[in-house]
Amino acid sequence: MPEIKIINGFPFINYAKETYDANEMLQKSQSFYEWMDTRRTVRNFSDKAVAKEVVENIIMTASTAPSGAHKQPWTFCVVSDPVIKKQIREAAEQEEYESYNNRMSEEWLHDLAPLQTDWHKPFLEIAPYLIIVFKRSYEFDEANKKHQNYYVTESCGIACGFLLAAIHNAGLAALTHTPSPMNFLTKLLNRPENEKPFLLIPIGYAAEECLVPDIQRKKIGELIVEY
Ligand code: IYR
Repeated sequence: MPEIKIINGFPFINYAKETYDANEMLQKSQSFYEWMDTRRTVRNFSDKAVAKEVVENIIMTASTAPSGAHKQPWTFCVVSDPVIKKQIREAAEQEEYESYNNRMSEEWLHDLAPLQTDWHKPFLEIAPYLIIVFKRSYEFDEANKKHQNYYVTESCGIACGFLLAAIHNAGLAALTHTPSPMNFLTKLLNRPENEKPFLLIPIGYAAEECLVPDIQRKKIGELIVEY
């Protein structure tokens, strides 16, 4: 058990840690980058089952993300029930049909052309799990009094980043999906009023034939501005 020091009445523990020598640090940073660079967003999933414990570990990893005032303003809904997946697919496709046909600008459709996406979302039924991240803008205490959370969007964005890295680490594939608008998820999953859908992430094995666009990532010179 770590030693606890009390500062102004609040408990602290010492986080001083052994780190790597310069060479090891360079190696580790390089290999982590190279490995993260192999992650791709996937839209073709296999229906092969994934152990529930794996999904739990992935979500526990996401929940290690920093958050405003450590409020952890997120809930992860995990859907594997085929009936609910079908309902989500149907509702999402309805919104997406409307978006692709009437809501998205010509420029937006043009920008999406290299991805070859459309309103059909079969992966919402095929992937073994759908993780729906809800952001919690506030909390209710036992007396039903409202309490604010802070930097909720930033916190959930970071948690989703951790989630995607954990999925990649497990050898699984994911899609950051944002059917728009997403409020049908609040209804379908019967979420409370302090939660709003943030991101829908199908997760599973990539399909045996899984074509992804041949994209390039920004080079270091386009990324970093030094002062
Ligand atoms: N939500 C739609 C459209 C879409 C929008 C962006 I920005 C993308 O990067 C990809 C898709 C869809 O999921 O098809």
